[in-house]
Amino acid sequence: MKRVRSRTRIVAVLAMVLAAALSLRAHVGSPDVYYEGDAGPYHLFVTVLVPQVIPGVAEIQIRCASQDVRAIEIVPMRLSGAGSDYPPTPDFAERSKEDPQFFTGSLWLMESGALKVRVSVDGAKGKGELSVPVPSAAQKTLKMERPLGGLLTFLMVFLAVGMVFIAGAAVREGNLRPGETPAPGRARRARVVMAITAVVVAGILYLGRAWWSAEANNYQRDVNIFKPPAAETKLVNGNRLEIRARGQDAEWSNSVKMGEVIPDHGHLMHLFLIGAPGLDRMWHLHPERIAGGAFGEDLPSMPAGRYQIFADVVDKNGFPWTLVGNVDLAQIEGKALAGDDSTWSGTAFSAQGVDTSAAELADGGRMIWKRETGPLKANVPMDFKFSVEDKDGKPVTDMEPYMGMAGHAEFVSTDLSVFAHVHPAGSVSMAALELARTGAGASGELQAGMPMAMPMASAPLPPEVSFPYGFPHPGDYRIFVQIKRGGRVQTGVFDAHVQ
Ligand SMILES: [Cu+2]
Repeated sequence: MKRVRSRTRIVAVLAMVLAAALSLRAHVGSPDVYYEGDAGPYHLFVTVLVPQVIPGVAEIQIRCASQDVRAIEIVPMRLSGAGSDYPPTPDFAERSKEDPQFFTGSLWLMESGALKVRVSVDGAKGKGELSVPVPSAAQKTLKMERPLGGLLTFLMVFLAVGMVFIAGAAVREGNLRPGETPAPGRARRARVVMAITAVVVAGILYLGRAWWSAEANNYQRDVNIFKPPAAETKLVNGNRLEIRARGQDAEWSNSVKMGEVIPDHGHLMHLFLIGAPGLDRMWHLHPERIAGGAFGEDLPSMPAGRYQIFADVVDKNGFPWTLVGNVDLAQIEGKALAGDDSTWSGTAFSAQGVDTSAAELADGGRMIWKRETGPLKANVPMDFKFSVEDKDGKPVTDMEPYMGMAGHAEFVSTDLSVFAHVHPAGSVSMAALELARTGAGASGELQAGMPMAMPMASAPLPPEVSFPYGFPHPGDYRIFVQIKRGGRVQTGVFDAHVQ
């Protein structure tokens, strides 16, 4: 905060709030939160539309799977640590008149960082509760609305002119007794004082404007400076990729500490390397932490080319970060894939062929996107359902958890401005979900990140997986859906045009 230290306290505080807010980004270009889960006996689909600026108002939409819900209370809290146990007074979500299973509400998010919205349900089956992690972060500066601007301009002119006349009247009539008329000399002096006052007021306005513009420019520059943390890469020994987070401002370095990230579904980092620009190859890898908060991965064999990097980490407060970058690689002769690492390659995205609903899998089977009819729309919460068939077209019976869950889906816009790593529980980070559930403090020992409803290893999963999510804006997207069957990770790829 060096830049603002010398200025007045109010501006410093305001700038601090705004700057801190701007430095925080979750996912990439996909700020809203989609979550599906159980509040006790009630199954809910919760959407949190986060405000563009913080403090700001978040819109909460809750769809109940059953009809026996009587009332829903919502309240924002810190995800973990100090303050996570002391919620303010909750608000009631309002039941829709047209649809009794749909509730909406709005909540003020007063601070940036890892928050959660606690949802408390009361109904025929008793009470239930769940918490949805919400990464709170400003996305842009807001323009002043015209009516407010007009009102403020009017008040400014009124006050400025009023000041001049008050000064004049004070000189002309300030010493008069009742009934007395001012002497001609006084009227002349009043005019002089009014002229001087006008100059002084104009000067104050001019300086005020200059000060305001300087602040606005500073702020605007900060907006441009604060980008998602950049992934800085270095290739060592021909096939080892090292990744560091590069903050572009001292501010940012205080926000995320790569040395203190916590595991998210079993790994400290989920690294996605996507062939650019066609999105025709994808690797999902799990680098190890090395000294100094950097991460390193021995790359598998890869063809030469440019690769987009999205690297997901979760900080110890439960705030999810995605490092963004790209790297040009020569052909890599590397190790075979092992463990949870996976890959896919196929045809490049082409805008002509958008909207696929069936994908070939590596083992000869198919994955089917059970799309609802009609065009896909941006900002509409949806359940993305996929079913898996074997090579004879029969539903598979050997689905198993992949990193603890039925599936992992990556939604990537073809211009690479959107990246969202989504699970059957939604777009929330699994580590944050665990923190929200336990309400645990930010202790480093916490083994967060494993899903709460871990399926038994022996019981096969159903041949279907679904992901609650909504596209953040219109455009072309590629969806990578990753499942595991018969000990092998497979990726179904779907293209979507969103209106
Ligand atoms: Cu995942």
